[in-house]
Amino acid sequence: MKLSPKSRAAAGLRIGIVAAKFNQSVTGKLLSSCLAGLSKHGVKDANIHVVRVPGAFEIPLAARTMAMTKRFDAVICLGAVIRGDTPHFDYICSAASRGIAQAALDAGVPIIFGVLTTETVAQAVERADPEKFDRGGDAAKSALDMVHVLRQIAAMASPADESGVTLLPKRVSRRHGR
Ligand code: INI
Repeated sequence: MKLSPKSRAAAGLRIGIVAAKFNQSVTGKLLSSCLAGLSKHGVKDANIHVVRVPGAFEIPLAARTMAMTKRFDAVICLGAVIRGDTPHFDYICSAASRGIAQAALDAGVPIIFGVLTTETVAQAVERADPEKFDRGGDAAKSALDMVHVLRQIAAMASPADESGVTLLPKRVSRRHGR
């Protein structure tokens, strides 16, 4: 099979996944479609490392620890928080979303928020379904997009990006003496 340049680039990427066990019928689907998405885009199975945590509340620490190793180009977080009759939902959503955002900023590594926060089980099920919303596949794609964005930004600091194309217009480069 002939690979596109993007797939060739993705083949060398190392991706960490943190998936919550809570609401396993949903998070299992998110995980399998995320893995399928990474594979479709050319990421090798051997370069994908999955850890399972009890629930969404535990995702930030595991994601931050993974990202801080600098052994991963991106970390994907997968979970499903479904509203019940108590404010528990709000505390877990808030801790997971803030914690994941903070972990990405601390590590300087893309950490993707693939955590569903829904009112009902049915909403979560259709968001995890690869034939419907396919949020697991979306998370895979967002991770690869963000790796590409960070590489583009890093290349802006040097005269040429990986493909040899200058990112800054020549006029701007000259003005800055590059
Ligand atoms: N964890 C989830 O991932 N989703 C939920 O819907 C959920 N609810 O509803 O309680 C949930 N709770 C567990 C929580 O994430 C922690 O694992 C637990 O509190 C231990 O710290």
